[in-house]
Amino acid sequence: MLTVDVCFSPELLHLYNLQGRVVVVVDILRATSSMVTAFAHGVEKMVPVSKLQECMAYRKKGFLTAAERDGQKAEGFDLGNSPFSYMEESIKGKAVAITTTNGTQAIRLSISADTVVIGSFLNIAAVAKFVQMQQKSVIIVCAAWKGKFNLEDTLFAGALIEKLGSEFEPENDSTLAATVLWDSAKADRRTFLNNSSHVKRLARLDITKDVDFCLQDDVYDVVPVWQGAYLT
Ligand code: 3SL
Repeated sequence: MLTVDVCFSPELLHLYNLQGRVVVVVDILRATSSMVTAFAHGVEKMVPVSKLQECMAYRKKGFLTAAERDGQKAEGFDLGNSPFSYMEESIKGKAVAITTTNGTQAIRLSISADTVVIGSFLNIAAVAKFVQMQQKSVIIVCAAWKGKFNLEDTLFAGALIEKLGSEFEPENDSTLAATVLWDSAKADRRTFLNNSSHVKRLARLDITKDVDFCLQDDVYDVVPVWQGAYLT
């Protein structure tokens, strides 16, 4: 039997057995949406790291460096965490080291899974197809915000569960909760998220353009996958 489970925060990951599973890591706003955009625009590989210093060290190895903390680009790095910064022609063929407040930590904490893939609304149909082809149980890991539940990653989990269909049995109540929330939000996800903390945080930073972009379905069909040392 194939199952689907949702981990609402990386802080809860110790409760999950990742072995033998496919993990879909999601940070809708904005890390995984930016990564999907990067690969769709020709980035060759990305290394997600936890610390700013670690990220900067990759510059010597010829990587572009991308860093975000609390929604803002960290000083001295080549890129921040906006999907729009990956739409430049100059990004093609580049290797990027990236660190973000939550998303890159969630990826690093998931790498003991059989397969780790990067999910977002921007590539949701491609991710669903990829997961269905693996024929393994799946855990959707929400990046959340500093360990606390967030709504946008949970909506993605509900939407992905819907796309995976009845072949995947819900493993516990987090799966059911994600489904209920997605059912309430799907008619107008943007309005549903208006009062969510990170949408408000990004609005205070005047980053609403990124929010609107990241909430779109199936702009890209790439599925970034963790391959030992890098996402490719
Ligand atoms: O937390 C993260 O990893 C980021 O995606 C947050 S932000 O959208 O760049 O502010």
